[in-house]
Order: sequence, then structure tokens, then C-alpha cells
Amino acid sequence: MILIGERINGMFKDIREAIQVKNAGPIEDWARKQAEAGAHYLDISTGPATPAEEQPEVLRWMVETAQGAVDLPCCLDSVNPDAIKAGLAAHRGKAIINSTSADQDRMDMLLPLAAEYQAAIIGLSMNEQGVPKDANDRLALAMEIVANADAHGLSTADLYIDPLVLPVNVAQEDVIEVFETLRQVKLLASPPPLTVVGLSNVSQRCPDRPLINRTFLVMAMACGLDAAILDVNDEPLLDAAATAGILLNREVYCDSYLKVFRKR
Ligand code: THG
Repeated sequence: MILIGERINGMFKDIREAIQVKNAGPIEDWARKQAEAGAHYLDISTGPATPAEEQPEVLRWMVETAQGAVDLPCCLDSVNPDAIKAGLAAHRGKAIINSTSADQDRMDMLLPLAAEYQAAIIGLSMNEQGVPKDANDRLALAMEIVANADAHGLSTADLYIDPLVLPVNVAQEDVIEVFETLRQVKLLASPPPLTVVGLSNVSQRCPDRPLINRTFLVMAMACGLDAAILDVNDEPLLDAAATAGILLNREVYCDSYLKVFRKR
């Protein structure tokens, strides 16, 4: 399971405030804290509060700050493609671009950037019309992204499809459609695209968030989920991921598998 730490995101108040006054402290602290917990990537997002024209400079600074504290690759999130480019230019190692939709304009801007910087890229199952409800419609958009990525010379091994998880309290019927999309995405190409979700979306504004998050994660893993943007500091969540990896025979069983998973 590829673990992408969600915490360096302007959606969180401490990060939003750090961006406003260019205070490196909270970004460095969360980079270290997530690296220690076992993150493989750090999601780095300016968040919606940063004006689009400031995002290139802010994302560049966030990437340099995080990678100044820890030696981890990043998953770069901004609505502004110029910000993605600035982040990629400052980034060390193989980045993930988060994200393109199936909009032709977005794909035409972001897929060449992925090729130029040899980055992986997340493709969202949505377009100008929003997020479709059915698995079949989500898969049709995923297929458009697969075809466009191929046309730009990207390997499907560097393409993550995100079926888009919505909060269960407002879109309860969507959850099984997400699971079905995860299963069928693997049939779209060879090698199959990878799959990723933004896990915490599922429990937004719900009580018992950690329980909902870890139950969803285990079910999604059984549908073939490869990666998640999640709270890597939620220990029961990582223990559930480790145990699901054992039960799905994706990891070798040993009596101390929880300890082994945490150390990696
Ligand atoms: N897909 C992709 N990228 C994504 C998402 C996705 N990036 C953003 C998001 N979704 C995943 N990351 C988060 C991070 C935080 C929360 C949810 C998803 C979250 N935040 C608290 C809230 O909104 O209640 C903030 C609480 C606080 O301020 O402390 O839940 O789906 N590709």
C-alpha cells in the first residue's frame, strides 16, 4: 500500500496560517511527523485560500520546505498548472502530479508536464460536468485519461486513477460505485493503471471519522486499491492497512507484521 500523507494542505488551519506568514515551522514539523509514521509521499497542497496567481510561488516554497526537512517525494496539488510546474522544477526525486480531470484542457496542460519531469500523475474520474454517479461513467472518464496519457507517451505504470470518494453522509450510494470502479480500472490497460483515493473525504462532517476511514480503506484494498492520501498518523488506520495487506496475501506474513509495516 502506497501511503501519501495528507497533512501538508492549506485546508488545515495551521498550514493555512503558515502559508500566509511564510512560517516554515509547521510544514517542517508535519513533514517529519509523517515521515516517521511511514509516509511514502507527502501530499503538498496550497489549499483553496491561496489566490491562484500566488500558488506557483507558494507551492515551490512548500516543496522546498518539506524536502528540506525530510527525504521524501511529494504529491503536488494545485488548481493552477503553473504552480504544478513550479513545484516540479523545485522537486527532488519522482513526484506525483495531483491531479488532472478528464477535461481536455487540463489533460493537454498537465500530461506534457508529467512527461517532461518524468512524474507520475493522478487522473480524476470527473470532467466539466462533475463527478458521475455510476461506476460505468466513472470508468469511461478513466479510459479517456488512459488514452490521453498513452498519446503523451506516459506509461500506465505512472498513472493513478482516482474514482473520487465523496462523503458517505451526502452520497451514500456512491461508495459501492467507487469500489466497483476500483475493481474494473485494472481491466483498462496493460500494465494496469494504479488506483488512489483521498480517504478522509469519505467521513467529512460525520461522527466516528476514524472508524469510517479505516473500514472504507480495508474494503477498498479488497477491491485492489494501490495508494491512498490519508492520515498516516492514525495508528489504528495503518494497523488496519497492514492487516488487510496480510489477509490479501500482498505482504508476507510474520508474527511481527505490524512492527515491520510501521518501520518501512
Ligand atoms: N483526491 C485527490 N486528492 C485529494 C483528494 C481526493 N486531495 C485533497 C483531499 N481529497 C484529500 N485530503 C484531505 C485532507 C483533509 C481532509 C480531507 C481530505 C479533511 N480535513 C478536515 C475537514 O475538512 O474536516 C480539516 C480539519 C481541520 O481543519 O483540522 O477532512 O479525493 N487526488
